[in-house]
Amino acid sequence: PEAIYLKDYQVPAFLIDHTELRFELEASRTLVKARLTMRCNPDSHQKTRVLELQGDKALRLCRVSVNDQVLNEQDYKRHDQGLEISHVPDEFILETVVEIDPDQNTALEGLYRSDGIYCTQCEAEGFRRITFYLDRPDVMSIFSTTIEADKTAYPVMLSNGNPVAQGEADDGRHWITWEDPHPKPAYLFALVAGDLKRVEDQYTTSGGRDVALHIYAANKDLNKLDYAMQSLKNAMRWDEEVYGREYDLDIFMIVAVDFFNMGAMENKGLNVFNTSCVLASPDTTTDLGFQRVEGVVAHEYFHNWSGNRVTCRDWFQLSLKEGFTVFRDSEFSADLNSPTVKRVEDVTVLRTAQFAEDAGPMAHPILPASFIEIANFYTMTIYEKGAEVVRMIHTLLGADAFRQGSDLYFSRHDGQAVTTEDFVKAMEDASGRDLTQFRNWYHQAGTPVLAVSDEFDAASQTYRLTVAQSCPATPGQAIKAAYHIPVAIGLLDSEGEDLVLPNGKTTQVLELHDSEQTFEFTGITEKPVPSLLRGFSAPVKLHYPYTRDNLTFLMSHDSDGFNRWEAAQKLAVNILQALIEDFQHGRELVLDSQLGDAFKVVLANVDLDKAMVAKVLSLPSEAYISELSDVIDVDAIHTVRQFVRQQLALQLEAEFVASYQACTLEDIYSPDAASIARRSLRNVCLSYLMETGKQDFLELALKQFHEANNMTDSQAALYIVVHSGYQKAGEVILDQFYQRWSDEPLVVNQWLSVQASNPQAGVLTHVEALMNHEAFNMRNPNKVRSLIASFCAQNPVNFHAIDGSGYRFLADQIIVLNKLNPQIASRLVTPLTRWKRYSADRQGLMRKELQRITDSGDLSRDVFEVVSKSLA
Ligand code: BAL
Ligand code: ZN
Repeated sequence: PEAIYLKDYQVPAFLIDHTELRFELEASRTLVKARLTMRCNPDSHQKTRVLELQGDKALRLCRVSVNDQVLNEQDYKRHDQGLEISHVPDEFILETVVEIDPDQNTALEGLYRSDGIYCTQCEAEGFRRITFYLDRPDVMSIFSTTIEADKTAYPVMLSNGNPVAQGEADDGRHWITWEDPHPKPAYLFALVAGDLKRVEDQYTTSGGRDVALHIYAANKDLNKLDYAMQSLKNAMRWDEEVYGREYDLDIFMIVAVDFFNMGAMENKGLNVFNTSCVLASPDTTTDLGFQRVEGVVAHEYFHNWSGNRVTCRDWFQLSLKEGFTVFRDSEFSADLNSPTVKRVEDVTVLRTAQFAEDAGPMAHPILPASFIEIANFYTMTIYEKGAEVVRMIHTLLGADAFRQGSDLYFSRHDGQAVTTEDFVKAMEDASGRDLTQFRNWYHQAGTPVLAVSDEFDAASQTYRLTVAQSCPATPGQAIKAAYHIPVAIGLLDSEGEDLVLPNGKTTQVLELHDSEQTFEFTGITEKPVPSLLRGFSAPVKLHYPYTRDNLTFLMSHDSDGFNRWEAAQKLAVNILQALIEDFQHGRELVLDSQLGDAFKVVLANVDLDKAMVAKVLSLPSEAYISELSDVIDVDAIHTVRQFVRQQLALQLEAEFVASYQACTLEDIYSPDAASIARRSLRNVCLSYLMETGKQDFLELALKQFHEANNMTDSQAALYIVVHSGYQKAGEVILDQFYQRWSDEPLVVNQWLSVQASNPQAGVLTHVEALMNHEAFNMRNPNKVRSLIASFCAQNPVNFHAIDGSGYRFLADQIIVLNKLNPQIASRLVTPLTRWKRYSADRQGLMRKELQRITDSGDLSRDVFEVVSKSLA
């Protein structure tokens, strides 16, 4: 497979003004009739008469005509990737009829049928699996879609826009026509047909438009849609208030499906959702699940402007819509809940998963220069780092100028397919700021590193902060230019009070441009403790020689909530890293009381947000410590982290018991921030108490498991008991849990995941047995993620077993999935691609499995790209 390059972009040679589609849905033989009103693009320099359409090799071409003239085989060329018509006039009607087989479509791209429901996924390049088309985001067309199917099996038939006509057909079939008045690229096309039920609501926009809101799901899930509906209405209001964006159709639909590669998809007026991102009920959904539903519903809704009304010119620009929309949904969740908690959660994900990606073989800028398979670029970098880059623009411009910039961007480019450059330009034009150097964030991969040092000159009452920046080499980019980095800081006096900074405030954004820059503060009477990178104002790694005393001081006094948590993380990392070294040198492990003492202060402070207390008490994850390691020593990291947890449990047993009891259970579950906070602190305390090994606490966990009135507490108890190595008790409650929830696929997914991520020895054999369990299905991405991905990505000690069994297991699954579902296969392979981070023995074993995948032959573009780049 060949790479394609951003530099080769050309405007399309042809345009499609109207797209009329007719689907005749039949199990293994669906007919797709397309009537495209086309013309030469006046803006194109390629004065060609040859029309090249994309079309997957599985399309069976039945008929093709131009202006009613049926073409015969010498007029066109059918090849593996499409159709080439040798001569077309300036303006013409192209009609095609193709036959496809949605039942055989296990890749879940294009049109597929699963669980008796027809559904589409067209982003990025799925439309070419439905019909021959100019399948690129800069070709925008008005769509009219007629669907015909059996009336009993498919009473509901949906597409984008508004229904304009419907009727009965022969043989118990019926039909419906949908028209979408907004021109759109093919990737936003959607079709759904099935025996679905819906809940309805209504929303009136600030401009007075009445919008019908319909959420569709299987009948048994209708009682799990209220939270998504409420989240949708909240998102619609928020986008009006914060961005001045109103909805633009009379109907907005969401459909829940169980087989879906992504979390959800923002098709115009018809969002398709993975059930895991839309269904929510207290009995079956954890707090995390509720938060995911709120965030993803908002994310997809926000795409209506950032993605649909203004879309991407080409797929290199993916972060234009994804980075901006993640930023928008993250601010939405922050506004509705706790901003500090949300920031901590986002940064945690960024620093483990995105930083690792930036340090691996697939590292790429948020505006990549090339790719082999675009599906491989729906990454943490495009999404999460992309959002951080937008956040930095927000920080540099301030909220008001940023809003003016976004208003200008939307008005200037409404109805267009544009680039990240257009976005940055609108921000510059609206604010008058120069973002020339800032653009390096779009073109360079890798995580910048800031080394900060300081000096205090008492005589001149001057404090100087010197910040040096660097960025490690990444594939294809050895040398990096300096970034423009906003570094938000505060300075604390010895009482823990913020000093007033030159901007008259207690937090100031320093703008770093040079590879090394010194910032001077005068009128300072004692050496302050700096609070650096407040709110994590840039996606960088920052080093400053904090002492452990500095960190406990900041934990108590920093006025920036994020940095209080960050100080606790840094303190814990510092202690864990020292102990890891002791472990590696065979020295006895001893935990001094400093961390426990600091935790004790936090636990005793009743004024703190309980969610933040829970976050502070949670030690950095094994994944984060791994990311910080030069050579990842899986066993040392796991053993030391467990040792520290156990020591903390023994030191603070009484405090954990008191906090557990103080976080009382409500009679009625509510997913509001305060209740979520209480549950999270309770469960963190319980997990520590189990580390003491005392029978009383096992009983407490079992009591919680049996008496919980919500999934968060019951699943937390299950996880804690199973992962603490109480094998017998664990088996009993796993069995009870499955018996109780076997009819709820999303709960069963959690059940699979708890077992697959269990760090106890011998879990691989158990995972292999679960692959044959009735609850598992290799064709369902949610099952694959719950079992295989949980084992490979969330169970480091077992996955990295030194006999290579974990690696072999993953390679076996990739080889199977490569044929069934290349997108899922390619995502799953990630842990193997990070082989360079491990010791030589593990490196060899991992490379061997990557090689075995390569040698298995007939690799999809998806898997080929990831595996070949990681072996390069
Ligand atoms: N556009 C793909 C799914 C999402 O990011 O919303
Ligand atoms: Zn998105």
